[in-house]
Amino acid sequence: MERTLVLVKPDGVQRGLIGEVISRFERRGLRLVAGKFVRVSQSLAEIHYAEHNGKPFYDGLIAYITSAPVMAMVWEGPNAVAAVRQTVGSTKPIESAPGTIRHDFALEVGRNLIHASDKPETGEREVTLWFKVEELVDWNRAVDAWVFEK
Ligand code: D4T
Repeated sequence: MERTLVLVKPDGVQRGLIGEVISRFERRGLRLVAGKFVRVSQSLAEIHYAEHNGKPFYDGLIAYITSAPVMAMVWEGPNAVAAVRQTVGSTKPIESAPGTIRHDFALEVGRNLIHASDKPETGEREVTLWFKVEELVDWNRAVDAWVFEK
């Protein structure tokens, strides 16, 4: 089953949107695998956003993600990465489709509420970066057969 990392970023936590975000993924049918409430260290932020090092928005991005606690989660399901990105909406909230989280709750790219892995390979790498193996919970829901075809 495909897995993806989701972070409710500091603005989402401060604005009381953790429950809203979890609720949307639950209703979508995705299955929660892990979750923890953490203050992001400078070193974790730098590894997580390494691909953006050198870009004009990099320093602001690191300052933003380390500014206050985040809610880190792993969700799984068929095509979990694409499903979560779709529910989250485009990076720039102003370009996000109505009904997506970023459309419904955000206005600016530097306050876009959520991080979600962008590809299945990224999902695997980010889950490993943020969570220890023993923090990932393998479980089945009674409703799984009504959500997952196989
Ligand atoms: P994250 O990684 O936070 O889920 O965002 P996305 O996957 O949707 O978008 P991204 O990797 O392209 O950008 C990472 C992060 O940088 C911020 N950002 C991005 C910014 O502040 N200004 C910009 O111009 C861009 C492109 C927002 C998300």
